[in-house]
Amino acid sequence: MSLVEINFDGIVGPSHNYAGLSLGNLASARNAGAISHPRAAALQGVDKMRANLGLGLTQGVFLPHPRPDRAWLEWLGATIETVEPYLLANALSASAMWAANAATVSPSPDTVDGRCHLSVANLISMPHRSHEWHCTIAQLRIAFADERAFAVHGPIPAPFGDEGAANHMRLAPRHDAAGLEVFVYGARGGPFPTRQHVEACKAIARLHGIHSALFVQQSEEAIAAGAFHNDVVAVANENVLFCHERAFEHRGNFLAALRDEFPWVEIVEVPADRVSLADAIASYLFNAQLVTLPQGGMALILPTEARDNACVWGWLEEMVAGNGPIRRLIPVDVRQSMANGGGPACLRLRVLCDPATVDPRFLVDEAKLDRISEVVAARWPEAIAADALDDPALWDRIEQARAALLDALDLAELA
Ligand code: SUG
Repeated sequence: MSLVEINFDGIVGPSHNYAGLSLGNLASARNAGAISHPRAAALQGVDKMRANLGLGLTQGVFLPHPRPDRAWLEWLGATIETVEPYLLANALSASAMWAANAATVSPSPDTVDGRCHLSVANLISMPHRSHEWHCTIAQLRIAFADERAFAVHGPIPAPFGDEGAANHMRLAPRHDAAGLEVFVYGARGGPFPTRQHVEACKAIARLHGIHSALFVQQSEEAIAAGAFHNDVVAVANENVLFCHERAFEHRGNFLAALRDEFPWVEIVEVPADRVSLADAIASYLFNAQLVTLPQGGMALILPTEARDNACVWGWLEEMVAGNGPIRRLIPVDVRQSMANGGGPACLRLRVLCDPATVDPRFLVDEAKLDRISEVVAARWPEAIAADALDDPALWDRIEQARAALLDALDLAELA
C-alpha cells in the first residue's frame, strides 16, 4: 500500500459572505459588512487546486454544507423567516470551506491499530461553526468508509473546544514513517477566546491511539495578536517545522524537546526582529501549504498577500536562496477567503493514505475541476451584500446552487 498525502479542499459555498462572526480573527472583523463574491471565491479555490494538481500533488474536495442551515434553526426553535439577523448570519455562513478545521487526522504510521484516524472537530467556540460537524462527519463517513484503512470519530464533547487540524502538526522523517504529532492548544489569548482546549487535544490523542504526541501551548501573545489558530503562525511537513519565533508560549522547552528527542526535525524559525507577529498575521506567510514535491524538495504555497509584504517576501527570498529544505515559493490568489481570515492552508485538510481506499467521488482531476467550475460559474451568486442575507430569493439560489453541485459530483445523498 502506498501512502500519499492528499489535500482535501473545502469548495467555497454559494453563501460565502462577510458577517464579522469570528471574534479574534482580525480579517473577519475588518471586513464585516463588506460585499462578498462567492463565485470568484469558489473559482479562486478551484484555481488553487488546479495549480496543485499541476505540481503533481493529489487533490480531493469536501462539499459545501446546506445553507441556510434550516435544521439548526429548527433545533433552536426558530424559522428562517422569523429568526433574528444575528442567528440568520450564523445559519448562512460558508465557513465549512476552511477544511483545516474539519477534523484532526492521525495517519496510519502513527497509530497503534495501523489505521488512519479522523476526529471531526466540534468547533464549539464560534456559533456559526458549531453546526458544521454534522455535515462534515457525514462526508468523512462516506469518503473514508473503508474500515480496514480508516476510523472516523465523533466530536469531542462540550465544553472542550476542538478546531481540528489547524492546531495539529505532524512531524516525521518521511510521510510514510512513524511520526510525532504536536497538538497546540490555547490557555490564554489576551482579549480573545482560546478555541483549542488541551482537554480536547489529549482526548484525540487517546482516541487515535497515537504512539508519540506532544502537547504545546500556543503563545498568549500570538492569539492576542490575531493568531486564532496555530496554523496562522506555524506549519509542518515531514521533518520540517516552519514557525514564527513567538508562536509558542514555552518556545525554549518545545524546541529543546524536539532537538533532544527528535533530532531529525529541521526547525526553520522566523525571527520576530525580521518579521513581526503583526506582519506574519497580516500576510499569512505561515498559513501556507508546505508540501513535498514529487520530484523532491519542498515548496510553500502561500497567499499573494505574503508576496505583497516587502519585509515578509524579503525574508522568504533569503530563505529559499539559502541551503534550507524549503526550495520554492508559490503565491496563490485566495483573496476572497483571506478576507475572512482563511489562507491556502485553512482551505485544505491533509490526509495521508492510499488513494485507492478513498471514495473516488471526493478525489478530483482536471476534468472534475472543470465540472465544478461550470456549476460555480452558472449557479453561484456573483455578489452578496452583508445586509441582504434576509432575502428569500437568495436562500433559494444558494440551496439550488449546492444541489446542482451535489448532482454534478454524484453526491446527492448529502442533500
Ligand atoms: O474560523 N473565519 C474562519 C477562518 C478559519 C481559518 N482556518 C484556519 N486558520 N485553519 C474562522 O475564524 C469568518 C466568518 C465571518 O466572519 O463571516 C470565519 O469564520
